[in-house]
Amino acid sequence: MSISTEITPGSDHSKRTDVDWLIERFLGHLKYTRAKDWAYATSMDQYLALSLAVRDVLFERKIITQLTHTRGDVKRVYYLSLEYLLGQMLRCSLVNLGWYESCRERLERLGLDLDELRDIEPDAGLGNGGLGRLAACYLDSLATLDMPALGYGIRYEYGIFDQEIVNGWQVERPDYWLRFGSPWEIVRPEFACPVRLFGRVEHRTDAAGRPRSLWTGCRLVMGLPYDIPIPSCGTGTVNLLRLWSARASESFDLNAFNRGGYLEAVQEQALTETISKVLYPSDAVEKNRELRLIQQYFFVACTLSDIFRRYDKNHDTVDELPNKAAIQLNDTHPAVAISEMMRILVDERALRWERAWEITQAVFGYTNHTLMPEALEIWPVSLFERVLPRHLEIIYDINQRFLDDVRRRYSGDSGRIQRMSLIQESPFKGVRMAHLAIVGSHTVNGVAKLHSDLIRSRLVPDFAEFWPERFTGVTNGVTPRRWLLACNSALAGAITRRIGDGWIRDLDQLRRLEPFADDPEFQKEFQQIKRQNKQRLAEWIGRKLAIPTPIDAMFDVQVKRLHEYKRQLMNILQVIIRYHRIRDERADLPPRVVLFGAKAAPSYHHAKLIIKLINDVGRTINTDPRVADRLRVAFLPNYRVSLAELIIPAADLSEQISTAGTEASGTGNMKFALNGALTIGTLDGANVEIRDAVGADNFFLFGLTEQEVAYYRSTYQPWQLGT
Ligand code: 26V
Repeated sequence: MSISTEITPGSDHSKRTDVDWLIERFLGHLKYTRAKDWAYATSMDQYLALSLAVRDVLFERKIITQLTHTRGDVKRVYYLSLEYLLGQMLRCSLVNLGWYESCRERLERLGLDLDELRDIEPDAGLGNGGLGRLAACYLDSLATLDMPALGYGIRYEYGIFDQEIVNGWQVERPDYWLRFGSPWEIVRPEFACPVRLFGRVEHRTDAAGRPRSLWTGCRLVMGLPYDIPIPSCGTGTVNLLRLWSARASESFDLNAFNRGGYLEAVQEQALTETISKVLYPSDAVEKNRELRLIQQYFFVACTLSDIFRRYDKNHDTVDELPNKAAIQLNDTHPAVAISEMMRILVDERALRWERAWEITQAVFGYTNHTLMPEALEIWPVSLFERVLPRHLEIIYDINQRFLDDVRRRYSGDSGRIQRMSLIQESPFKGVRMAHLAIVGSHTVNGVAKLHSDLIRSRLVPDFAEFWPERFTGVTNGVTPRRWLLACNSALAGAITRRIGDGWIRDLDQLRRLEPFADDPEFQKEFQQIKRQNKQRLAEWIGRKLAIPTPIDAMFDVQVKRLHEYKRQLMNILQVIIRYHRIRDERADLPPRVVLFGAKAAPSYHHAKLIIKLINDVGRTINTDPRVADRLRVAFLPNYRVSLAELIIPAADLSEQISTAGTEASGTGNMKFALNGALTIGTLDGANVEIRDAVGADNFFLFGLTEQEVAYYRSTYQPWQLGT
């Protein structure tokens, strides 16, 4: 195939647009980066070349953004998260630039289908679920608000596992998302960071006679940063996500060489590099905990060293740090940063303890994401001592001073001291990371109103009494760019035609749609769009699962991680009841397609059994002709961000049915509501705020309240309620 001169980009210089320029770069990358002639280029080549062209635009803007921020010596937000569930990046980048449609048209003239090309991109699944997706949404919103913000994380080679369903069971397969390389990242060897691990602490006095601690005899690992651009929507800002990859250090290689032979050295090197190899699936039981703690510290050490490197460019003392850096901890996973900050300030920069502590508290904020006791991180002291001996000392020092303060307020209340201590004594001696995060931060926030209240009343009441002003709430959100504008462009268009496009950057403006709720024309258009979205999903289900899905049936959807507290089991039991009622009682129920999507943690046996049950129930129902026009059930395998973008716009009913007081917020609930699905839900997490926003009449409420659950929990014995 040859490209005719009329459509060769740049042929008409008087009318060149941004998209002309983009297409020119695309063709350039195809030729010079992929080394492909047009005729031989595969779809993968085309996807990569187009993404590289978009990346060129983004990095050009990133250079200007960073220069502006550095010259202005602005205060930056640093978002520290072990997880980022970014999903695909090509479509949203083009949508944020405002170029998707024009790019699609230009590519069509070249015989290419952008909607197909963009789907070649593997999801960057560097997270488990809500917490990781929230981090990705925050990055988009921070950029769109023109906030000088950097995300920091780990460049896992393997993200969240791919899920296959074999004979109804979940089977995990490794997700090697970097197989073809990622066109979105740029490696920055010039900013590589050395990280120390293990070793011992020596106590000395310096020339001025002051006690100094020396962390020595360590193993060295290098952190190599990869930058991913984070585009804003509708402004020129492009922020950065910096992800660390572990590499063996050269001196470490040398030691290994001296100890053993060549092969041993290479083997040890490979072992070091396992630090950033794989994302930990949030498991019921965490095994191989040492590697997880090393991962957390590796990430934190690289990140803080990078933050100081940037700060030191403009400052001679650390006094200004709280005015230049706000470090937000996404859960306790990066909480070891508090002790690392103290180590840097006290050991390396020779600050007095009190001054170092003032700065640390002024810099850190901590977001709590769960009330589930089994999900709270507690590291065995013995493990901490081996991997991070100096940090354990620092944590003990922090604890001593903190408990002295508590004692001053509540002398003699030893129960309170034990409850508040950073160290638990039983069932094993461990470091309570949530306590460290609370003590070392100026602010602690929950992620929905109910959850923030429960942090104070149920999770850490002693801390809330001690520092009432420290505890706040910031209800989660989702980016309307990905979760409406990009994934449901038809509905976005219908909205924009009525209220303008201000809602894209200021979601409160959606209120202006209210007068159209009773407008028959808008209602009709909404129904048509929903139907098209259902058709698109039905085709996918037909292709992947060979299950026919009647699109005039109600699409009833529950997609989220599989966990008992989220009650997918209750949902499938309800489906069984419905099946029996239609089959045996000929009940005249409206047609329904019940859809599930969920990954279970690999070692979470019960969750995997529920997946098996859903699949088996689905097989029974879907092969029974007696209910064919009334009920269908499908388990959609490998639920992930890109699949959510297909499913959510097609939903009629959003299932948000966790036991009240267990789901911290939920964010899927918001994505469904944004796409015009009605919610059936409990008064849990952010469902409460969604119900307030849409009105009780537009929300199917059921279940116990959090207080009722708490009341019944002590006496409820389901086996005594049988028959
Ligand atoms: C993890 C685990 C792992 C071990 C088994 C029990 C268990 C229970 C909960 C968790 C969740 C850990 C933190 C987390 O991902 N929280 C989620 O954060 C979202 C963003 O704030 C929020 O919307 C979800 O409600 C919350 O579960």
